[in-house]
Amino acid sequence: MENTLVLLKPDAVAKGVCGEIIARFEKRGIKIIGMKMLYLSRAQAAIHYSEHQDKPFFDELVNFIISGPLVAIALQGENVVKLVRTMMGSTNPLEAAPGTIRGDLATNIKNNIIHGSDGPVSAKREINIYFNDSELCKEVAYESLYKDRG
Ligand code: IDP
Ligand code: MG
Repeated sequence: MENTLVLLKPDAVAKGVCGEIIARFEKRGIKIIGMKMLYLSRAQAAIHYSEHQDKPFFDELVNFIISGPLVAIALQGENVVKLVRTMMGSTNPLEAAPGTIRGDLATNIKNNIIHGSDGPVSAKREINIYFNDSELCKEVAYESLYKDRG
């Protein structure tokens, strides 16, 4: 079982498409184990995107991700990292296939609606930026709700 971290970026909140994106995960049978709306601090944003700190678009990326509230979601499922990346579509919405989240909801690489962890190691690191262990739902009763969903 894997976990992954999704951010519905400030443009998703501004456009009012958070519900649609969350519904796609739910309908796919992916389990939500944590969710919150928050403003990211500049320091948190720099930590989140530290792998990109030397890229020319880093400042623009940080300014965008702190420009408004976002929704952080921890998801759990088998191969959920890859599954969510596939559902997201390519980083550049111009190359994202129709039917993917970016292919349907975004047009611009700078405002591409959603972040998803790119591997299990970054997922663990990123989930820790947004959630304490006690904020992640792992109750047995909650598990049983998902048992029969196939
Ligand atoms: P990902 O979000 O698909 O994993 P990354 O390469 O990790 O893509 O880049 C992180 C974010 O940085 C992208 O989602 C996008 O918002 C932004 N970004 C990536 N490349 C560019 C670029 O060339 N110009 C502006 N922003 C970019
Ligand atoms: Mg990435």
